[in-house]
Amino acid sequence: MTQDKQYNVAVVGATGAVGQNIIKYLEEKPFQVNNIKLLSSKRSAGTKVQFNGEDITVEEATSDSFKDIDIAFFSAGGSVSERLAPEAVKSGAIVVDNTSAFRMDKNVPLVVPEVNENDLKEHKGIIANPNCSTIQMVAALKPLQDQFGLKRVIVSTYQAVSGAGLSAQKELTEQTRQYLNDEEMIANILPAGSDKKHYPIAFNALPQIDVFEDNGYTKEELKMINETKKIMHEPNLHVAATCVRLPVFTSHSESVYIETKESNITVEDIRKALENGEGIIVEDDPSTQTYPTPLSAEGKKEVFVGRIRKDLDTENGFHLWIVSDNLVKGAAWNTVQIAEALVNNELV
Ligand code: NAP
Ligand code: 3JN
Repeated sequence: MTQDKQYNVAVVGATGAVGQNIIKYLEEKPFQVNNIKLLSSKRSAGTKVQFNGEDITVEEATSDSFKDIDIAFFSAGGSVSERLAPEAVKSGAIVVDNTSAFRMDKNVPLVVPEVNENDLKEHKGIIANPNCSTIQMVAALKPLQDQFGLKRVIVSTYQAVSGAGLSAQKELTEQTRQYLNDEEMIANILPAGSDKKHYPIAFNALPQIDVFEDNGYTKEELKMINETKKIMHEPNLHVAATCVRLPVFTSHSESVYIETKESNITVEDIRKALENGEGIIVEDDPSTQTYPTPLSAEGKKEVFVGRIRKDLDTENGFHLWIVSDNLVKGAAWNTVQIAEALVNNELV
């Protein structure tokens, strides 16, 4: 352990929904921060953001921003990471990147510490944080994979608007007001990633997150499929995903169907494995209507699992309801956990 060592950190995207949460979790001192540099686009340069009660002036992120930085957190979109993460590495920093820019690069570990912390040892300067929907699912699947083996995973998501940034949260608020006042709802933001057509999200459900690929899947769905196989080291696992945006501000929910490799598994076996899983809280009791919801998970670091059931027709099939705060475990907290693991394992 190098707990006495102090680290200089940079947060790129410090004024955004994810960046703000990264700053909040760094204030909890997962490791000692000596100096913090807060970076954004030109638009927010000059504004002040607090760190540990002190006003820090936000600066524009450029290739010169990373001198003397030990750890650089990136959450300013893929193109910013593609342009500046290699510059940060050249300056001697280790990058923990929240975007999809490098996730499927074979030289870049894609890490959820509870699942594949050991992959950090292979890093070459950049570590990728997975997509929020992937993170909460693989965290819950890990103990089941370890104990029973997994053959198949089918997931449908119910995703909060905060996954599409601060502007999407404002859009849901404004459309809700418009709808309740009998005004026309103005839609500019969602589905995120689409530059063609926008639907209102208030009082709606959109079966599109990010753009469509030629095979009819959206990019978000393909991220879940490909990232899950990489993180779990299971290239042959069968994974299918349908990703849906809901008018919920915070926390993604997922209905997940799994088939185990091992037979004769009971619901009690699945529940026990989940209860012993790292970072997982089981909230599951139909007799008291106990199950996790987006509101109950808000602001929490854990992944919550409920509605554990055996499939009625398939011998090795089970259903789960998985909920977690997409900006916390799904983004900022997982990113800070990666940095903490790098520090604790003397990999930085
Ligand atoms: P957001 O609320 O819109 O914030 C975007 C941030 O990026 C702001 O700080 C913005 O600064 C900054 N930025 C934009 N363009 C920039 C540029 N050219 N140079 C430097 N900084 C720039 O978005 P968010 O929800 O925080 O998400 C940010 C990114 O994080 C996403 O694009 C995505 O790649 C990633 N993300 C990952 C997950 C995940 O699943 N792990 C979840 C959500 C987001 P200004 O204030 O100057 O505009
Ligand atoms: O929409 C969500 O709920 C999650 C969105 C994540 C996201 C948004 C914009 C760009 C990502 C991501 O992390 O996969 C990206 C991206 O970097 O591709």
